Amino acid sequence: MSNIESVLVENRVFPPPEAATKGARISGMDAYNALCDEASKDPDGFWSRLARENIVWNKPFTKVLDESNAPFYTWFDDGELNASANCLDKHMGTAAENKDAIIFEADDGAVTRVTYKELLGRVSQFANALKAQGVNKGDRVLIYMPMTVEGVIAMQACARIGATHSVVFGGFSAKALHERIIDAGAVAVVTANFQMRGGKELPLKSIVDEGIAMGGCTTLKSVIVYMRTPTACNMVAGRDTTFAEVLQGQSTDCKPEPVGAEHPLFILYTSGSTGKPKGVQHSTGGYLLWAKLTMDWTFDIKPSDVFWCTADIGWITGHTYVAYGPLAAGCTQVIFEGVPTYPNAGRFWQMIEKHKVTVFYTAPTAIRSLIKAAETDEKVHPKNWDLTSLRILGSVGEPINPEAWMWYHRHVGGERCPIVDTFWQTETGGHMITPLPGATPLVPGSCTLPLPGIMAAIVDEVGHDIPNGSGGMLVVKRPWPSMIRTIWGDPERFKKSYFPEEMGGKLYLAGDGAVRSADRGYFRITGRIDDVLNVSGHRLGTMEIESALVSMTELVAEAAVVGRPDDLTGEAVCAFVVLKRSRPVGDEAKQIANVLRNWVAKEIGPIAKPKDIRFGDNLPKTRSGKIMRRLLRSIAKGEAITQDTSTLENPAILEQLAEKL
Ligand code: 6R9
Repeated sequence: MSNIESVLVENRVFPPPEAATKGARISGMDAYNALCDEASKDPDGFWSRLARENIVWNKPFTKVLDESNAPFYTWFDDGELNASANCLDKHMGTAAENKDAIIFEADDGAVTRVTYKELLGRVSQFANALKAQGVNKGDRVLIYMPMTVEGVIAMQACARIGATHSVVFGGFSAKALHERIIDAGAVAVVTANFQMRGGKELPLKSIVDEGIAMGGCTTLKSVIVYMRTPTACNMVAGRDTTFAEVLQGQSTDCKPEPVGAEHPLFILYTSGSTGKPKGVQHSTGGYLLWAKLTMDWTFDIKPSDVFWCTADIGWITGHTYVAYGPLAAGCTQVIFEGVPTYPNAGRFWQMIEKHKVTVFYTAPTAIRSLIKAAETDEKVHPKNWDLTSLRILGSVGEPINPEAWMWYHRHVGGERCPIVDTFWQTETGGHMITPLPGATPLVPGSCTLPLPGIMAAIVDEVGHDIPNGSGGMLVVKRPWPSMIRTIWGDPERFKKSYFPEEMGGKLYLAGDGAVRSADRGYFRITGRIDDVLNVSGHRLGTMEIESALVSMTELVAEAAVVGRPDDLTGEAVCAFVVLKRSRPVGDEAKQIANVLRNWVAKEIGPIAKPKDIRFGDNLPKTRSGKIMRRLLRSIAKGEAITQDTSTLENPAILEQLAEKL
């Protein structure tokens, strides 16, 4: 039975345990419904109340939502604030001042603690250093850093001076970096010499050098390098300086620069359905409000909590639930540099015990790989550690299959912790559809109900509502504060991608299919409806991988990429390739497949490497030359072809393509 089918028959329900409802911010479904009512009866009143209660404003706003230039909505437009002040300065003189903001555990297990007060000093000092490097309010700074305290400091320091950061995940290639420096018009790059992962020292700075050497980075003035390890790296005179050098002599006081609520806090690139990644632009006010509020609502966060989100700061989850949310909420958080399987697959459980983590937030792909590890090696099973500090578990990035949900619930949560399966996207800024730990009865595999104020619905191609029980497209009918503001430099693409005319131009189209259950109206996400794949919770565009493959012009004539279900990674990349030479077989085919995999890793990053590669003399095409992707998806799954193939030019190639290497 496939994951999807097993979700369809899911009928287990787990009401919230009393320990979770007692004292919860949103306790019980009546409290949830009351907030939803408030939001629908008086949206402006609802959002302005929350924005006043949760954000420290330098200048209070008088406007709430402005729809006059839809879909370019603005929120709290005439208000002024500073995001870093809302994460750090706000806690000075309170009980949080001297408590740990961050417990950092390095790859090798070394632990460093940073209090809120110390973090404020370090962020301020780096903010002053950025200014001294010529970074001004409104400039873009590209951050290419490992999971370290310094990564968060770099982000917060940008926010502090009103510079817009764009974090690029440390696994992306020089070419990806190059494209982003140019697209964002970055004036500075903040990076590290190396990153430590799984006991290995992996280069970052040399990739930055390679990216810049590709040329055209005309806006770039300086590169600031955090020396993560003692190993030297190439430094370009006049352009590159180390953290130690730029911090030298800088004061640990830096007044936070108030910015307008709509000022772009960051740009984060994500895959879309064309080859070019989209620079998703977020605001300061609306974004921060939702980061703080979802910490309170979804995780019911308390000052005494030790929160641990395992996401890298290179992804949106690491922005909202590492760099901003936990700090705005004033809890202690764990930041982990390494990988879940080093030195062994018990690392997460060991760290939860060691740091007494109370709220743990990770991805289904990590859970599935740790289940597999625990099944083959008893010694890394979570039962070997004391996980009783945990009170809430979270899941993010892709649908969680009920089997993994049950294991997480039983073996990690001790059947005591609610699991919040949080559906959201880079574009939404924070959680959209998720259970509330003290209110929502849980159904494994379902992200349940939208948060108060989020008007999620399921519609057909023209935007008409679809009844519960039938599948359709997930949309959000009304704007919300943390929504994407535009695609950096491409407002037309923003409109076309997210507010399609065919649906009336007013509905936010998420790009996911979904269905609501007939009984409870619970949402279940069925997967992307566009050409975006979700591999281990990472978004990859099929077109992006196709263009990487065909850019190997001397070898590749044509390529088509589809996804297929994978037990471990959710989806896997499957590439069908036509070479410029004759179709290879046997060992030679394997060898060429490896060349292609490495090429994709170099062009995009190792996460985009195709798992399966199949060679053909051609691709299945209609007479009008369209590649029949539906057929390729069936072949990738290993299904028998039942579709009509009469319109195919050359049906014999289906057999070729079905041949595994
Ligand atoms: C936060 C994040 C967004 C895409 C999204 C959807 C999938 C995320 C999910 C989920 C089912 C969940 N997705 N959370 N699907 N259940 N709880 O992952 O952002 O990297 O932009 O990916 O991930 O397909 O559209 P992002």
